[in-house]
Amino acid sequence: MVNDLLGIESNEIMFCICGRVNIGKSALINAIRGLEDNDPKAAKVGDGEVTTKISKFTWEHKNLYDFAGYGTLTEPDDDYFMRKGLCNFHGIVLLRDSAIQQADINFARKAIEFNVPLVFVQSKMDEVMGRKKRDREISEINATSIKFIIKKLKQNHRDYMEKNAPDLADIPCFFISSDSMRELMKLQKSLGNNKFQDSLILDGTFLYEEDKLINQLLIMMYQSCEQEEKLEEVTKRAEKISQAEEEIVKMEEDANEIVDRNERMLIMEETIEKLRAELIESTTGDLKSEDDKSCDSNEDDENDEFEVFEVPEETENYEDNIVENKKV
Ligand SMILES: Nc1nc2c(ncn2[C@@H]2O[C@H](COP(=O)(O)OP(=O)(O)OP(=O)(O)O)[C@@H](O)[C@H]2O)c(=O)[nH]1
Ligand SMILES: [Mg+2]
Repeated sequence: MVNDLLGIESNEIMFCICGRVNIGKSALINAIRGLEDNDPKAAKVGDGEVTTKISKFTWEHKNLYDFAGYGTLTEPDDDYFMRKGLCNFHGIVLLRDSAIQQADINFARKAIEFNVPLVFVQSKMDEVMGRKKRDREISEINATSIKFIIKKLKQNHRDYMEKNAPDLADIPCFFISSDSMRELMKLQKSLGNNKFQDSLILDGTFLYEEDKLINQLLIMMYQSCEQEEKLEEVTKRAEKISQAEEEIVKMEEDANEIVDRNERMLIMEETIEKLRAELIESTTGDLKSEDDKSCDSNEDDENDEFEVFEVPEETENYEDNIVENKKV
């Protein structure tokens, strides 16, 4: 009956992006389709309750649905899953732009109850990274700091779920930004479907986990329509992505070690330089004090003065002569 309401054909493969209001659901659909938000074919994006009706878009020959966000007076979150007929879907992206909330947990539990595959996604990573830089948690936004923050967020997510919703702890969670997704998809379109970008930087836009999310979506899609060959292909691609990531991490560790070694060398050189300077300083000080001592030691030498220097007979003040001779 819900299918009739949505205008869904019974054999249709349906995916959707759900979540609270204003978190970037429509923007993500546009990005996945490689469209700018102002493209005539794009979903409407903006602030406030923007999407009010269900819209259907096509991606990879499958249907991608955009829904109104839940948790508002017009779209209360209790009963949302059933109200929207989501139990008929083949996969759901549960998006959020901040900490996971009770409404998200309830939604995810419904999906599990009805065996609908689901992934958690956190959007607006560009804003997260900007905030982390402002708070001085990272000194700059680059491939290394992105990896560091994503690793931390993933661990936080996992710890939180294990503590508060252990039944949902194994559901994967990806961290993305819409702009990065759009850049990736545009590139993918121009290169052909199977080419994914390993690099973390794309024309000045940072990539987060967009490639991984796309791969996961494809896996869910091919699983739902039992396209074994395609499924094998994307599963292999997922393995390649994680292998490439491991290699990058290893390369970074090696590079860091070299940097560490160079830094240690520099510190050692600086220390040696400092010690040398101190040594010179102290030696000069010693020499000076020896000089000073010899200069100051006139009194002690007074007894020897006649033995060392011959005083000209005509000199009246022989003591002055002695000092002068000594200086020479
Ligand atoms: N910085 C940043 N802003 C984003 C991102 N994705 C979406 N936005 C902005 O978030 C706001 C909401 O985006 P929408 O896509 O309309 O959000 P929605 O979840 O579809 O909202 P409703 O349809 O009202 O439920 C817009 O101002 C977008 O430009 C992102 O990755 N980064
Ligand atoms: Mg919307």
